[in-house]
Amino acid sequence: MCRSYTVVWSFQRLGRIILEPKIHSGSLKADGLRFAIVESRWNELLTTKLTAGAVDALSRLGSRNEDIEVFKVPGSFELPLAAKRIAETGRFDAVICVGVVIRGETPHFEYVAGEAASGITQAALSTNVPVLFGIVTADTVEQAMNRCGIKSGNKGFEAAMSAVEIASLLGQIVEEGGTAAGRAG
Ligand code: INI
Repeated sequence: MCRSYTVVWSFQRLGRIILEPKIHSGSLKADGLRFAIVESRWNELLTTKLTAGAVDALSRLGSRNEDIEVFKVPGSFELPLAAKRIAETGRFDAVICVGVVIRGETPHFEYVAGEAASGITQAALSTNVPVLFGIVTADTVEQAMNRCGIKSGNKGFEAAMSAVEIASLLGQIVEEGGTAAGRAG
């Protein structure tokens, strides 16, 4: 909406044709979509809160119990492979990964958090299924607790909201018409 106003305003100032390009955006409706949540057992007291936050978001957006499945892995390092295998089944519209990595408690923080992040990206790109990053990376236990819904904000909830939006958007992207170059050729 905002972008469209900006386009109209700037073209009016230039005295040129007003363009209003079609804007595609995902809806926040989860009904009819299926979700997997992959949960790391490391820092389990917190990761279960992330899963609960994700389920809460999906439920508020219209998911049914039978449309959500939870898979548990040992640590955040194992999230990408499990997510990839789950995405490859073709049974889910999005896979939500949740984990907690705390810098002060993890000498190899950079490896665990970094590999989890890049592995999640690869899992999404190689399967064409959205794989969401619901991993809390924090400097201290207190910071981590705050981001898991103990105070305010829950990274699992946020990741689930994004999962619904991106799954809905991808559902709208259909191969139609092709490019001008393709049509000419
Ligand atoms: N995994 C986490 O998810 N969080 C951590 O903080 C963590 N620490 O502290 O080491 C962690 N390690 C385990 C790792 O994810 C793997 O499970 C393990 O290295 C086996 O591959």
